[in-house]
Amino acid sequence: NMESIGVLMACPMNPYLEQELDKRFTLHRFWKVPEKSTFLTTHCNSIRAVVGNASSGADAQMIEALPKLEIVASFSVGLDKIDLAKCKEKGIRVTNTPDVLTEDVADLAIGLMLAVLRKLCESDRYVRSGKWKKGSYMLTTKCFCVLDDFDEISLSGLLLDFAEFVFLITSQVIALWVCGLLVAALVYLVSFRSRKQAKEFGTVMPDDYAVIVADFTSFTGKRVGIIGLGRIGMAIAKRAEAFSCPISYHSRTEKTETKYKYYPSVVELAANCDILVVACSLTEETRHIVNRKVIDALGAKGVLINIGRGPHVDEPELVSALVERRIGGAGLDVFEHEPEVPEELFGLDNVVLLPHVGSGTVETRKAMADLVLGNLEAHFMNKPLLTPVV
Ligand code: 8YV
Repeated sequence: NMESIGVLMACPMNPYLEQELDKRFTLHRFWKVPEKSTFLTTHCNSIRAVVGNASSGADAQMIEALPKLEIVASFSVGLDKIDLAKCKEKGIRVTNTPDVLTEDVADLAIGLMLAVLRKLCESDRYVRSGKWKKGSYMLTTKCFCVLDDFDEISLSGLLLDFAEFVFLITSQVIALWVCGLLVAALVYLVSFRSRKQAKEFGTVMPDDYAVIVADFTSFTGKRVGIIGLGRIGMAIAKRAEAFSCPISYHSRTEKTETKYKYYPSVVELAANCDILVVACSLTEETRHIVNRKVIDALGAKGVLINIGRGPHVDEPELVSALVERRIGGAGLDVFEHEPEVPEELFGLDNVVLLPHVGSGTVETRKAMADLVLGNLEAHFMNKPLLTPVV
C-alpha cells in the first residue's frame, strides 16, 4: 500500500498524471502551496518522491529540505531542472521519460522547418486577416499576370487587340455585324475596367501578397545540420533524409555508427548547413552553444530550429540577428526565459514561435505519465526502475 507515501508534484504538468498520482499516493501540489518553506518543513518527513518536468524539478535547495527524498521522477526527457550531482551524492534515484516522446519531438522539428521555410503561419494569418479575400484570388493572380504588361499597354496595342476581336466576329458572322460591334464594345469596356481595377489593387495587393509569397523557400534538399545526434537528433535526421536533405551533425564525439558528416565544431557545422537544429541536452557545456559566431556562420539565408532548451541559444544575439536579417529565420519551441518570449520577435514574418509543445500530444503525454507512474511504483516496490538516470 503506497497511499501514505508523500509525493510532491513541482508544477502542473498533466491532468491524467495528477489524477493517477492522487489515486496512488498522498499527492502535494507544490504550485498551490502559498508558503513554500513552511510547507517543506511541515512535510519534510513524509515526502519520499518529487515529480518534476522541464520547467520545474528538484534543485539543491529542495533536495536539502527533504531528508526522506528517495526518488525524483521527471515528466520529461531533459533533466536540466534536477541537480543530478546532489542526487548522486545523496543516493537519490532519478528517472526521466526517454523514447516515448522521440517521434513527436522529431515530427515537430520537421514541422517547424516547413513552417518557417514555407511561411505556413504567416500564410494562415494572411487568410484569416481577410486580405486574400479582399484581393480575390482571381484578381490577385490576374494582377501578377497582367500588371507587368499593363505598364506597356499603349493605344496602338489596344487598337490592335480591338481590331483582331472585330475581325474575328465579322468574318464569322457577318449578319450579326452590328450586334458583334456592340458585344465587342461591351467586352472591351469590361476588360478595361478590370485592368484598371487590377492596377488599383496592384498598389495594395502585391505588397501584401508579395510579403507572403516572395520568399517562400523549398525544404526538400536543404542541408540539415543537427547539434546532438541522440535519440531525437537521429529521429530528425531520419525524417529529413526522406526530404532528400544531406545530414551533418555536431556532438561531443563522432558517432561511428552513422554515415552522416561529423563536424567537431558547431561553427563549422553552421557554416555548412541551411537549417541548424538544436537537439542536444542542456548541460553547462551546451549552454549558449548557439552564440553570435554560430549565428553568423549560419548566415542570412540560414534557419535555426530549437526543440531543445531555450538556454542552448544566446537569445539576445538571436533576436538581433533576426531583426537585422543577418539570419534567415527561426523556428523556436523553447525560449531562454519561457514563458517569456522576446516581444521583438512578435512582428517578424521569418519566425515561428511555439509554447514548448514538442512532446505535447495526447498519446505521448499519456505514455510519459505512465512512465512516471511506472518508475515510482517500481521504486516503492523494490523493483528495477524502468528508465533510470541516477
Ligand atoms: C515537456 C520536455 O514539454 O521532455 C522534455 O524534456 O521538455 C517536454 O517533454 C515537459 O516536461 C512537459 O511538462
